[in-house]
Amino acid sequence: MNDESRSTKFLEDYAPPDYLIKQVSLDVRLAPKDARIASTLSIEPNADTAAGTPLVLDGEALTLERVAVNGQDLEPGRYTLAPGKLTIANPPMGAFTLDIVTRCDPEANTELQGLYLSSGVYCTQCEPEGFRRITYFVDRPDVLATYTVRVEADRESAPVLLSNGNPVETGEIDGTGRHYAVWHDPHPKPSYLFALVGGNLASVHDSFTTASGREVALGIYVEPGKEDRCDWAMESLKRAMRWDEERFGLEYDLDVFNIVAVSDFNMGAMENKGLNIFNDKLVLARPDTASDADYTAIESVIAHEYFHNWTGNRVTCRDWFQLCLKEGLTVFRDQEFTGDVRMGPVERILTARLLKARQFPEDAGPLSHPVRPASYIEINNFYTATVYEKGAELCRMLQTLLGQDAFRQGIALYFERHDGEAATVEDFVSAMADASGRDLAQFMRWYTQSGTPELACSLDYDAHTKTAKLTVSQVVPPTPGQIRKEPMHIPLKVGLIGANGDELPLKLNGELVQDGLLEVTEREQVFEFEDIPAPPTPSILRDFSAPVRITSSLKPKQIEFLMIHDSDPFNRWQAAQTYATNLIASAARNGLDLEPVSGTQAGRLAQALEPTLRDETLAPTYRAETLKLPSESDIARELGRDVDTDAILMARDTLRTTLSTALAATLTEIYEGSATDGAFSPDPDSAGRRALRNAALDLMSATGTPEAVERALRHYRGATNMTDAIMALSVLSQIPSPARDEALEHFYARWQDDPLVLDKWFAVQARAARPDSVETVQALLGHPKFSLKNPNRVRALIGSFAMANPSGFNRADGAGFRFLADQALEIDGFNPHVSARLLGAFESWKTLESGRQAHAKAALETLAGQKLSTDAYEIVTKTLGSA
Ligand code: B3K
Ligand code: ZN
Repeated sequence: MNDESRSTKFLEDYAPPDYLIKQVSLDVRLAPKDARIASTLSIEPNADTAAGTPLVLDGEALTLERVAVNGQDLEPGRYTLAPGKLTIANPPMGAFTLDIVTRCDPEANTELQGLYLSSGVYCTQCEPEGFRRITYFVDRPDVLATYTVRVEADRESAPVLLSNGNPVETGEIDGTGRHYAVWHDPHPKPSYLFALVGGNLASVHDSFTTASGREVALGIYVEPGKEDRCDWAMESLKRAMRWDEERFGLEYDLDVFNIVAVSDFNMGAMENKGLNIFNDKLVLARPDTASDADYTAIESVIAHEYFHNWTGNRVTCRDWFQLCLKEGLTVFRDQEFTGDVRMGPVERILTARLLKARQFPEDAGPLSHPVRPASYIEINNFYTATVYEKGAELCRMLQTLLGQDAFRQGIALYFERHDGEAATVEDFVSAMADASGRDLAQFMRWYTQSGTPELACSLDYDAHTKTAKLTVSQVVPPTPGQIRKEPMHIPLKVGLIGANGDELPLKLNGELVQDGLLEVTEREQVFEFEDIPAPPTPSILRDFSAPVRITSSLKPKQIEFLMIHDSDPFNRWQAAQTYATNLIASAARNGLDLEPVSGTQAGRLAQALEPTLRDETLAPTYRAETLKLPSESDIARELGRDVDTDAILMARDTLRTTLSTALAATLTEIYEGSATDGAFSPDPDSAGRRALRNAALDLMSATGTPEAVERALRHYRGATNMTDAIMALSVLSQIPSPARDEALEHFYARWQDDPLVLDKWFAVQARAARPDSVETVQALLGHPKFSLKNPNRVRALIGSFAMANPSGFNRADGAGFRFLADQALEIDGFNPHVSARLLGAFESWKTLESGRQAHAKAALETLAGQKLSTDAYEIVTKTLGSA
């Protein structure tokens, strides 16, 4: 670490690069401890660069062997090496060639950025700043070059050699046992999209013919023996390729598209041009090893990385502040894809739930930042829910405001203008404005103002004039560094429902409102709907048309009405969530008074749920979502302060028990009636039926009675696929009993040698809300199969505990906080990316009640006094509010 790495970088300091690199030729000789990289760069000064401007290259963890300009070796005095930088003081004027030879150590690379070994396979991760750990380079996304890469390795240990683009040549190096492959990528790309892989990998192959008739060879490379787990990823890839042609007219542009699955990976996957590298968790699936949730995640991430080929790769980001330009847009595209091919209207529910669970707390806490941040210390810390998920909502709002056709034209114009370039958020929004003729100046605030806007809505009915007046006022709360906010441009979809459940036409100033879409632009705005015969019930923020919080003065009766009559599937689901949230929150707030979650109101909730649960015309997935109560974190967010996670757990469990009893007949019918037989199929309908049945099982088990345990054990024993097995295990793991131990032992015995499945075994125990969960997780750290070095295992055990076990992590004695701080500190010593992510679990500490707050603060302060990576330092100091 050097001083510069802890400095703050500002968007407003952006300056174009002094030098451009047009062509890169790499010769990479792989060896476990000593890889040799020879690079030849065609460099030219940028348009406004003065003669004699030094050339500064980035480099980390490299040993420099040679630098030559136009073929002439440079004497040590002609260049300087400082931490992180190689400077050539006086490069030639005009275009020149730079040769660099460096060495690096893939085996010692525990950060998993740059070139590293994962279970014997060489692979790379370059986004955002990993290429500088492979060779010296102007490692920033606005330097785009074409790459020719020769990879050489020992033939026996690395028979497969891959890089970006199209294959050119392969050959043997006689008498050495080594071989090589040459790849060429004709599309100019930034260094973060570079990739190479070398290893002993098995593969499956297929092909895809694009709309214009180009034949693309598809390959998926996996650990030998896992070939039978690749079908789903391959099908998903082909579906995504077709969908992008149909929906956006975007075709693939190389002869090959390869995916490699590796077992040590810091995140989900990476969109390197023509050579996506994946965490194997998001590739490998077989009915007995992967759950429906895994299948869904694989389909969506395969699509996401593929979609980056246009949004991210063909048009990339000018600088890392623009990250949402590729990530928000690509998440939006993968959500649309999942909605079209799998989830239908349920996609919006899942997306909104994720946004509220992950992005809302981020935006309400010390780490809040705009979708396009104005500053950062470590860019790796900004791959956040705000950039990704809220970024996707911004694209969706644009589509809502412009309409799907104009939005597609805007995308086309964006590519017409910027193909092969590095662009900005302004470029994207200008293309949308120009394609649609809309003024989007105010909309730009969504990219620069942080915080979740709060909309207060109230409806007044005037029987005399037959008008319904909707008053909407908006406030964007203050966030770190941003005290005063300007009003936002918010697409607000609404409906008014008549007493008999009919949708009423919405008329404003004599004109019908299309799709119920209102545009809120002022701090306060009134919409007066005409010709409303009787007092209606308002349905606000339909389809979750904007990432905002709504407060409305709906009475419980009106919410019950919406649960039954709202024609908008999102809001009908939301009504049930709101009702349950209100009950649990009011019980949790009152400490020991459990009346709201056990009395009359809870009974009314059960009654209002029945029609949806029993409506067989509704998709099973939708009914399954209706059965899921708001999470403990949802309730904590609703409370906003003085959070006592034990009180929340108690209130929520009580409501679950009440509903379980009140809905017993319905749940039994669903459970018995939606059993599937025959072979497992991951198709949406079958998955939906499993989801419904499993949601019923989960709620039925809330009573914790011997019958419930017995049922769950039967479910476990009878499971013919991972979806059913893991749900039963999860239910059992919450209830101490011999059945719980039996199932956990059985699962372990069966899957101990299958790392991805074993991760589920660790995760299920880490999530179980029990008084001794800190001790359970602590004990599992010592399990022979646990390793701090494997990110998937760390996330399964420590991550699940910190992010998905609120009562355990926030335990009143502070043991959960201390546990996480200790583990993160140890991991920080060798993989800052993973430790910084884990520390994100502290983001809401200021909403806790004072006792817990004091423990969290003490744990953070202890950390702040330690030697930390730049990544962890930024998270810890900002979380404490001391940055
Ligand atoms: N672009 C990568 C994420 C890289 C994260 C680096 N810390 C995967 C994705 O979002 O598609
Ligand atoms: Zn992405």
